[in-house]
Amino acid sequence: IVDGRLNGIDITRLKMCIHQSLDDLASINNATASTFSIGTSYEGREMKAIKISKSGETRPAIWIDANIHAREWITGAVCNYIIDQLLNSNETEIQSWLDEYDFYILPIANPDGYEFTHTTDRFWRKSRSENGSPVGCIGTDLNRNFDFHWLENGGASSNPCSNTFAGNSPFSDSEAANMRDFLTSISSRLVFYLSLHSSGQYILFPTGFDDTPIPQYNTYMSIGNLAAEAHGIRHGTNFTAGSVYNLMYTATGSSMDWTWNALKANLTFTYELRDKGQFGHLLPPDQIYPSATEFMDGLKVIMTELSRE
Ligand code: ING
Ligand code: ZN
Repeated sequence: IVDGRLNGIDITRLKMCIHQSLDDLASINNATASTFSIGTSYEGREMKAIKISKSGETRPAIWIDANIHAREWITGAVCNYIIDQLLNSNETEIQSWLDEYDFYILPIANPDGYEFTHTTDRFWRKSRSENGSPVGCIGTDLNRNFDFHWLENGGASSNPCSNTFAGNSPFSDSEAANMRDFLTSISSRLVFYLSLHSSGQYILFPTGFDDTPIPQYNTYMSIGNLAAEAHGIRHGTNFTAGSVYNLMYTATGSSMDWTWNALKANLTFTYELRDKGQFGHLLPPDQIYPSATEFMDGLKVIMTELSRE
């Protein structure tokens, strides 16, 4: 970055690209799609989402979010590809989803952090809220700020300097509270909650709290395994399915666990997209398209299973 320009491009324009593309996709497809805001971030940015509905919002609802964590750039890109496919694919299978479901998609759930990764620190994860003392430690881990076993079991930190700081209270951060409020407003129709993270190539389901299998464990495991198989067909990419606690670490207060517990969505998954550590958050641009297309392959399997539920 030189003089506020990245490779000669004005960053103040760059940061708007993903929101601009949402508006463009919606206006080209204005019979079925429109953008809306679920509220504002700590620094006042819109949390811009797109709704895709042919029903006047009466059908079972599917929610997709990405970039709860700022540095996980591949997730917003894959999210935009999903939106593009929902609106523009000529595959009848994908088109048929719009005859059955309403989609609500938020590609940048943490706009302040996302902006910060473009201007200042490429590896920023959290929100950008002030947390009191010690002064200088900024940001809450939004995926620890939801009200499910909040700050319990060592699945998050009470230290504002930590990268997994749970916040000062459940939903202390407006980004998490806005997600809660919107998800609650569609909860009677919500059948599938999907959250995109990176990296590690995992298909995760609840919980991150402890190793007690959830009642739906076998269903999740078999859908996850079927999806993993499909994700691998195109490029041989290896995805593994399991609970957050079993495959990763103890993590409490996540958006997925809260949605699963409080809203009882039929299916809740969190993905860790590419890769398995070689590039991590600096996934090269030439992996964006393969990540997106292989993701759609597995999503088809999940959608098929969802309609069977
Ligand atoms: N991983 C997730 C994290 O928030 C996760 C793992 C998923 C935790 C779902 C809880 C629930 O730590 C990354 N890479 O952020
Ligand atoms: Zn993440």
